Amino acid sequence: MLDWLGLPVAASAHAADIDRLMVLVHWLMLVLFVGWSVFFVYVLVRFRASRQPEPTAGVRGRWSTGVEVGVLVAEVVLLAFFSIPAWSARVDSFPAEFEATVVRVVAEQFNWNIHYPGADGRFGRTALALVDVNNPLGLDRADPAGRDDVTTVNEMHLPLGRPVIVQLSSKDVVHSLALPQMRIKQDAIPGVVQPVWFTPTEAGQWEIVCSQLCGLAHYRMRGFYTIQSPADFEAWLAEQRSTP
Ligand SMILES: [Cu+2]
Repeated sequence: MLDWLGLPVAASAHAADIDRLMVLVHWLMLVLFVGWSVFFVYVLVRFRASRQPEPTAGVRGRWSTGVEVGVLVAEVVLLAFFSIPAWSARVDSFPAEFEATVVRVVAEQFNWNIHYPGADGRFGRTALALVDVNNPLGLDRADPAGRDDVTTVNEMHLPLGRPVIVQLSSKDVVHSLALPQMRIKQDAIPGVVQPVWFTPTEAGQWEIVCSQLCGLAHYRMRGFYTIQSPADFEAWLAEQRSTP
């Protein structure tokens, strides 16, 4: 329906809500743009120097107040009935962890480190002292909870049709996890673990984009994410586990 906008494919459950909101905001912007442009041209002609050498006392009449109130009402409606409900669904209605796929994403200059808890559903301990080139997350493999964990770099797989909770953080500077097809964008802030959730509704492979200018090689900070059937996802996870 919204193909004419040229947006990325809408592949998550809440994507249509976000798109609808974007369309409404753009309609309001279009009305304001056309309205102000017409008014601007009218003022240029009506108050040109040859016709109006002396300035007048200003606006008379009530129609400008009416227009301003109309714009205000439209903006309040957008905010109260579309924007705030969509936002509160994102931040308030988190699915329970047992019914979701939980994955940690740790951004760093200039990679996405992905961490799955493995079959036991528990993330292994991580420690700063263990961080090195081969272990960018500092995962402690000696920890029983960490033995079956799966870590990847710039490659995230997620199952179709189940809620996903991403626990997002950063090792160095502010990055931003953008999954355009999921209509997800969230800053990754050092020292903060920020959860984000969504439910993929379409299979495919797309790019993970960093949406904050995070340093010299920001442009090549990209990964890929694959949405696949739960069975394919489990198979992929098992394969990763066997080839650490
Ligand atoms: Cu970045």
